[in-house]
Amino acid sequence: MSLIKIETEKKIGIITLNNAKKLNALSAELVREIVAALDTLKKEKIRIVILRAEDNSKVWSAGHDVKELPLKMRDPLSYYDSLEILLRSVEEYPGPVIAMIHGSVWGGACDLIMTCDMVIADKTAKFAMTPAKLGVPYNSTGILHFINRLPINIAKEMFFTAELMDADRALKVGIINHLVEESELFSFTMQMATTIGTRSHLSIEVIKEQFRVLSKAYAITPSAFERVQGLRRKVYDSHDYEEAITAFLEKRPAEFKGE
Ligand code: YXS
Repeated sequence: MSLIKIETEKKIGIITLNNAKKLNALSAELVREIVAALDTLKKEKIRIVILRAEDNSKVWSAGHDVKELPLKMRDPLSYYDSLEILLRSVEEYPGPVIAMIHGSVWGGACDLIMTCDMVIADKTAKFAMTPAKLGVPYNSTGILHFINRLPINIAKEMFFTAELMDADRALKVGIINHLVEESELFSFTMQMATTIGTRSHLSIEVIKEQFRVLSKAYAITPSAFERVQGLRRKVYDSHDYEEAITAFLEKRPAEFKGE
């Protein structure tokens, strides 16, 4: 578990992203460790989990590891992609997973915190949703996380501008449950977790599962599904997708052609 730290305090699980040198980019390896940590905590009947980064991390997580994105001709966010496996592990955890944010949160990590049950942050927290920068045809389950959490115009602004949103605005639009002083971030988050720990876990577990099932209860016809998959394939097979990934790796701005 070298890329994360896993602790329990007062029967509250704490998973700390601990790969600052890679800006906690959600590589397959880091994701494997987080998923394994959640499995361990579940086996130990830990009812609440806090997901955080190391103290003073400028970047909470830089999102999907771009170096692991397929360069072309493959869906970069298919069902068994490591990011998608992580998001499902959080959604299916039988108890609240609380994201505790200090620092900036990018792309797939933004989807990760939108998948957590609640978000507590301090003033250093910033959020950017970056598929449009990386030429990525984001997937429907990911977009649904934003539709379920935000007014659709705000969700669209995040996806279309890929700009960083600061903590004050993130609180106003509803990404953050509570914006607290940096010095109180951990104690506030632990206090909320402790309060939840005094409530009926059986009730909370079944209520969380209903939130999960109901938040995904959108009917989509097979032809609509296949049309969306066809449209997404056009994007990940495109020049622009390959150019965006290549430009990122070459540390230069991407030149999009719309093809
Ligand atoms: O120069 P070296 O080799 O040390 O590498 C640099 C960066 O290339 C690398 N790095 C990453 N590597 C893989 N995946 C990443 N997401 C990633 N982000 C950064 O880390 C080394 C240090 O980066 P550097 O020099 O830029 O650090 P900085 O402190 O100046 O800036 C920190 C950031 C986070 C502002 C900057 O690294 C940045 O903007 N990173 C990209 C954030 C981002 O756009 N993430 C989205 C990834 S794609 C994704 O999540 C989904 C697929 S989607 O886009 O669809 O949502």
